[in-house]
Amino acid sequence: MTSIAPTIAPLSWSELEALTDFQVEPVNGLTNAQARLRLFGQTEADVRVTLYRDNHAWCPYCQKIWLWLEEKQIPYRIEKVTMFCYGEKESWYKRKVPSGMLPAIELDGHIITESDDILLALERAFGVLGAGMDDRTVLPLRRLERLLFRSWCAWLCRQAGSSRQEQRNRDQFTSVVAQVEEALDLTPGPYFLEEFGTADVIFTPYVERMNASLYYYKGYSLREENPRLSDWFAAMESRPTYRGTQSDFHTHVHDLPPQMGGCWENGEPQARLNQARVDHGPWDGLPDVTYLEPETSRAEALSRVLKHRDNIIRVNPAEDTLVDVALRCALTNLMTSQVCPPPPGSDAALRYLRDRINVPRDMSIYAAKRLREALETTAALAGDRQGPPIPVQHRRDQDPADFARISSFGSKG
Ligand SMILES: N[C@@H](CCC(=O)N[C@@H](CS)C(=O)NCC(=O)O)C(=O)O
Repeated sequence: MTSIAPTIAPLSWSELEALTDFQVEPVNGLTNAQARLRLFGQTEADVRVTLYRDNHAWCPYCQKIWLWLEEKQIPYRIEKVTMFCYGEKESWYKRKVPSGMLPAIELDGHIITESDDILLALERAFGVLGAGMDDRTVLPLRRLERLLFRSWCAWLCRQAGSSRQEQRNRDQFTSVVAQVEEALDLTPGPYFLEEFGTADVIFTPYVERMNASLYYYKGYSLREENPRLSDWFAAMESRPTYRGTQSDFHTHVHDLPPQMGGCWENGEPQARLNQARVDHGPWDGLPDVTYLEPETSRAEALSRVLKHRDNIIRVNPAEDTLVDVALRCALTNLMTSQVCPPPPGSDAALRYLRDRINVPRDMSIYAAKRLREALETTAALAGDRQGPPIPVQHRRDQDPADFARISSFGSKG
């Protein structure tokens, strides 16, 4: 005889509220994607820098500057700007930076663009982070990072005309990865140089995106197949600064196509398996994170949904009252691990949200895994209908203007 798991009715919003006391201290606490001001214990009068970065924390060059400022603990403000791929660029930003490109900083009243120029200006104002941009040990590493970037683009973002071409692109990429492994092997520690510094910051944004995109589109696990890079990732993840900026596979594989002008999958069985896993779970154990899950991940996910629940319900294509109940069912499952059957017909609505949780914009990596898992588990009780597909040409489904009425699910913090 098979036993039937006992079911539970959805908790009310106030019952759910009683289940979390998760809080971040955005201004002086650990690195987080929600802050508009970072002081590191200093005062607002000490702020000389404003960082202009994109709303969703998708822009890799912004991550580079963000991480550097966090590592150096420079007090700064954050202004969030819309990227072309998901909305209309703010006119106030175009008056400051006519190209609309990100990132930019305002340092002592002067606008600076181009991430490398920004780092050089920040170094002049505040000193270097480990070995600096122009250090003779850093320059070849900067060139290697660009070489890696170009070989990744050639493999991922251009359609190979034949399987031989696909193999050549892959070989080209892995030969540059071998050079990165050699560079990492030259130092006794896990970082590019003896001490953590600028070079590590420069490699971070794209190596994180390579890890995600190649796993999903090519069935190639950068982090698992390369021991030195694996150690480097683990060392980066030991830093709270990096954890606060770190994204996950699901976010990247769906934010990259419109930014990169397309990502080409190779159709290999491993890639197909990886795609199913990233899109539909289980998310636990994916090689996008290896540090131990914090005990607060469920409470974090719940608190973030509670904060933005009105918008989450409003932007969902399904009817508000249906989403309200279904979402409470998923959150009840998240917090109690009990089966909480959602209303009939709410499966696609729950999966719509599952597909639009963004890391680190909305919550940290483990909180997002737990929330996706609860949404999927709950949706599966109602059926197998998926939400509308995630667009690949643009991400207007994530237009911050749609979320502006009330502070959005993460995009406004
Ligand atoms: N070379 C520039 C590249 C910056 C760049 O490509 N920024 C992209 C985002 S990653 C951008 O602002 N594109 C306009 C947009 O998406 O709105 C740098 O290093 O800062």
